[in-house]
Amino acid sequence: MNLKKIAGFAAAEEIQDGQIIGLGTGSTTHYFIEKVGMRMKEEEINVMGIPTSYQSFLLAKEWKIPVTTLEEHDVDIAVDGADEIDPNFNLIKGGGAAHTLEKIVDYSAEKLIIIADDSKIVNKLGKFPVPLEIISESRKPVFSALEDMGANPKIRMAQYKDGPVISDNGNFIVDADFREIDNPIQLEKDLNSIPGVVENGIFSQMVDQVILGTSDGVEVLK
Ligand code: ABF
Repeated sequence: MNLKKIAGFAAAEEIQDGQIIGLGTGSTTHYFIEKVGMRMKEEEINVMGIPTSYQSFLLAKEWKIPVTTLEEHDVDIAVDGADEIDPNFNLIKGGGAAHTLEKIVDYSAEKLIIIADDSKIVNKLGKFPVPLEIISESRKPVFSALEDMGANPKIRMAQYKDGPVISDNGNFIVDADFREIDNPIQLEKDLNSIPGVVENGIFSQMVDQVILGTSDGVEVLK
């Protein structure tokens, strides 16, 4: 059973005719975008998407979902994935290196739905390192600041270790291992106050609903 597909398809059923949708990034939102595209074709609903990455832009194009921008439209609903989800719906995101635009689009949405397989639920955030998008020149001082905060930071390397991962915005991605995060709301603010950090992957107090794919089917958490 594909739990990501279960969650993605269920979220696509929430979409209503005429809505402007924030299109998240990742393998779970892949299914969401696919199903929205199918519904447009089969049920003749009309929606527009605001992609959170080049990846989701290309997928929207493939499924003939018209795309727009935050300049042109307000976001009615955003549907996005996550790497960790805590009991208060605080998240770690950014495993796909797209968290900066994800946060901008998700934050501006009237309603934010997070979709995931149930393995993403944790009691406490932090096992998954917190991704940070940083200006490349700031690497050394950013690492010092992160180490002072108790983290073990690493520059994310490309799959074949032939260079750093470069974000859609042309920046480096740092993965900062905090092991356990006691106060994600405060940490989100503290990380963004380090000069050189463009955005960090903690998304606190933003989520309206979580749709999980489980081996028993769809589970909706509000
Ligand atoms: C994006 O994709 C990221 O913010 C998150 O890191 C990832 C979710 O992973 P998955 O591919 O499992 O959906 O939403």
